[in-house]
Amino acid sequence: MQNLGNSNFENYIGATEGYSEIAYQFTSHILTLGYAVMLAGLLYFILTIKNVDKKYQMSNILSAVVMVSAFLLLYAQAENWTTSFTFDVDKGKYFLNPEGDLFNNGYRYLNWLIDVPMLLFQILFVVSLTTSSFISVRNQFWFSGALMIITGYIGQFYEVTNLTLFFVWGAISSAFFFHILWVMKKVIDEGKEGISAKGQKILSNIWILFLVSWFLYPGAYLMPYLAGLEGFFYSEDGVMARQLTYTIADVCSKVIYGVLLGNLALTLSGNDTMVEAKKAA
Ligand code: RET
Repeated sequence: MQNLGNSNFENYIGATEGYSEIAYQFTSHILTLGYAVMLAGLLYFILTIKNVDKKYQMSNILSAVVMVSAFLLLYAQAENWTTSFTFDVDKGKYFLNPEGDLFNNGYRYLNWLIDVPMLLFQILFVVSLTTSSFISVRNQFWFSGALMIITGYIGQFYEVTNLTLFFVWGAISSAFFFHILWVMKKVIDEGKEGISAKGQKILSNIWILFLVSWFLYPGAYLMPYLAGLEGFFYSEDGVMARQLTYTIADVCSKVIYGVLLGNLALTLSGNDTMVEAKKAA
């Protein structure tokens, strides 16, 4: 048995069963789609910045910052996949490349370290808090956001070699995650006070999108074990499912979230009354 150290399970699959053409290509394509969407999103957030009142433009700027960081790190993640595995003509499958790096999902975690605080901060530029203090909420978001990612980053190194550490670090990370959810719910509830029904509806949608998309990340962390310790997902299917889950989560939590916040800003700016008037005419 080769010694793959504390590497991710993707390497263990690549060293033993190997990857079929479909599993290898699908993973490669989904990783590529991930960074392509971020570049498209960047263009969208730049082009729509003038639509909203000046005081909401910071939301577009933060979305653009998130897009640049995600584009670069997801590009590195996709390159990491293609250099880690190589095709074996005799066996007709892809195996760990002896000359390449091992594959590690860590690029994503470093991307989140930048993007999670930005995404949490971003909503504070669009909604108005009624009872909570801006500085206190911002600090809680940054503190718990960074610690959630750092503890999860440590945990993911143990996903094959030490499951106790993997689950303990995952549980510590989850405590920070629940704190974030609690603060975010408060921000959204306060934000709904005194705004139009349309604005309230967008905020309700943002909360649902937030909840669903942010829960996908711990799901992808646990992916190899979702069907039991030696279950169905400890296989190339789990590798595909993990990258697919991360990509869907990234598109929802960064791009669609930014678009919804932009729509909310537009509603609050009153610019869309012009659109409404046109529709009525
Ligand atoms: C980890 C470790 C296992 C436990 C939990 C996690 C949560 C991760 C989350 C990440 C969100 C990332 C976002 C990125 C956008 O750019 C770290 C996987 C709870 C919620 C929104």
